[in-house]
Amino acid sequence: MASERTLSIIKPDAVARGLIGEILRRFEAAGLRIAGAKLLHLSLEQARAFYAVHKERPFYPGLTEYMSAGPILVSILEGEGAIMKNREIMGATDPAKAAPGTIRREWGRDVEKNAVHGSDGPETAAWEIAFFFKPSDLHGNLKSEI
Ligand code: IDP
Ligand code: MG
Repeated sequence: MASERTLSIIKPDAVARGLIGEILRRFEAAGLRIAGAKLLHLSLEQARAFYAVHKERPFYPGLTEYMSAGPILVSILEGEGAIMKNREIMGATDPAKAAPGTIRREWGRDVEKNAVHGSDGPETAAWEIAFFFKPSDLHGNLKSEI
């Protein structure tokens, strides 16, 4: 399987509860590398633009309000099969249906406030990474040089 990059977001409910460290730990423990990261507070307009794919859905107004309600941690996860691996670590959209041990099962509050976002495929990953990061925001793995 090829090395991939995917976009992860630790959503406002999880940042507010002090879960950044716990969640990033899950990714690193699964062998994913954090290739870029920043803390942001989205405007409502930015949240609407990011979730434009869902603009016809009934949950769009609530989702965009929630995603702009407080700071988020956006990161780029890199590794073999990173897109699907991240989706597995996150669990199903609805925390009540997510598998035991997944981030959403453990820390999601409900189907909206579900702690994390992860890209769902290669095209969305590329679009979502470019939404938040410019190429110079990405960093290579320097482990062998330190
Ligand atoms: P995903 O985040 O698992 O990919 P999507 O269907 O892409 O799920 O939905 C994007 C986000 O919209 C979800 O993570 C969640 O925050 C919110 N959402 C999805 N379905 C519902 C719903 O039925 N009610 C309220 N919010 C929802
Ligand atoms: Mg999605």
